Amino acid sequence: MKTQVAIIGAGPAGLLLGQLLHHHGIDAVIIEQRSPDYVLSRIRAGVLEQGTVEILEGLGVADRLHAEGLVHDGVELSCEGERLRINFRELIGKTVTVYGQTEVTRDLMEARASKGLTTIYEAESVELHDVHGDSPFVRYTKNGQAHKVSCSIIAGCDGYHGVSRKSVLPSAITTYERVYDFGWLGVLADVPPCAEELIYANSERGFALCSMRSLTRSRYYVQVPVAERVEDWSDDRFWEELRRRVGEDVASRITTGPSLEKSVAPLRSFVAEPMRFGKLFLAGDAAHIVPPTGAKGLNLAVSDVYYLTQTLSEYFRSPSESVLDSYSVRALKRVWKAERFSWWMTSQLHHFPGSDAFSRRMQRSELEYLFRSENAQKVLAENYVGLPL
Ligand code: FAS
Ligand code: PHB
Repeated sequence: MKTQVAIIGAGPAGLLLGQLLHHHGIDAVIIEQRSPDYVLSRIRAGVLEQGTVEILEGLGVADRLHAEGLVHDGVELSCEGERLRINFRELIGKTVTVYGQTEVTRDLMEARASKGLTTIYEAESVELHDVHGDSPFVRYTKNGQAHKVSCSIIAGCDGYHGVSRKSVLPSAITTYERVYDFGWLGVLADVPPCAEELIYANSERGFALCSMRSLTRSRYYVQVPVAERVEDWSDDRFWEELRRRVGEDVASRITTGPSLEKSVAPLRSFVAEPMRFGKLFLAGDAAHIVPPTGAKGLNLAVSDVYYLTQTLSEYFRSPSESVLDSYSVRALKRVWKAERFSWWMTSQLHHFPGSDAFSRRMQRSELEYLFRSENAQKVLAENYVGLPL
């Protein structure tokens, strides 16, 4: 098989890149190790930046998003009983849309299939070859048959545990990492949300987040030790702990119900530099990870592939190395700003086991300043809704 761009991974980064490249007349094949149902079964992000919505609109894949997504003008922060609403629309003139990553992925899968574009699911033993040469190609096996995809460019959209970044010589890549010694225990339940907007709570028992997927389906998280086993958390234990962290008023409005999904996600900040290696380009979680506190992970994958599409469009019109180099420089500028914001939100809202008294006072002072300064609230709003592309 021959194509212009071989995309590894059919998560949001790979699927959106495929759609954007098609929109620019560039042929691409997506090679994914899992089945479509498995990809859709992963419960991930829930908040879309305004820029992400606009990119999906531009591709004509935002009809269901507009029909079912919830436009939010702000979020609420709760800290030891004190509450603050950050009004995005008033402070920044922008909004965010609550629409699950699963639904974005489903919309992109359907759009790709409707155009008859090639996606190879359940590909095994995916290997990248001749990445630094003039004839890169990808090998994989499926149903015991070996296959080869010859291409001009390989896009590594295969997430943190994917093969693409691991195909790069260790001497050619620099990584930066902060692993947090806590995780998020998340529950999805078909119960109405406890509030109209998201609530981020910092309590002495730890962080909690009240989110949603629709007016009948809620998504909640509580901070847990990183080694926590989800089997140790019954639904009742989860609901009781959540209520203890969000304050009486919010707790009184929480509707409980059986969990549809329950899992523990580890938190880490991670960046691999650069994001280009010869004809291999990394995008999304393959290149960087943010703690979900800032709701940036999915949105960063979107901005990566938006920039990569612009780079490849120019390259296929007039091939030049300098054009290819521009992607990594441009994408990393936005990646690091999102890493900073996600690290800052995580630092302010979580209970850090073993932190010293000074660190705890710094956290309290930061929050007291935020709760009283409209300028500080404007900074949070500007980053949460998404910096300009
Ligand atoms: P993805 O990991 O989504 O997709 C990569 C794809 O590549 C997968 O389908 C995988 O099967 C495939 N793949 C992997 N190895 C392969 C190989 N060798 N060959 C072929 N295919 C391969 N972000 C938020 O903004 N908010 C959140 O609340 C949030 N919660 C999260 C919870 C969890 C448990 C995780 C892991 C992430 C969460 N994220 C969240 C971040 C998440 O949404 C990512 O940012 C987003 O999925 C990034 O999309 P991709 O880069 O496409 O990576
Ligand atoms: C979610 O709804 O899953 C969600 C929302 C906001 C976050 C993280 C997760 O910051």
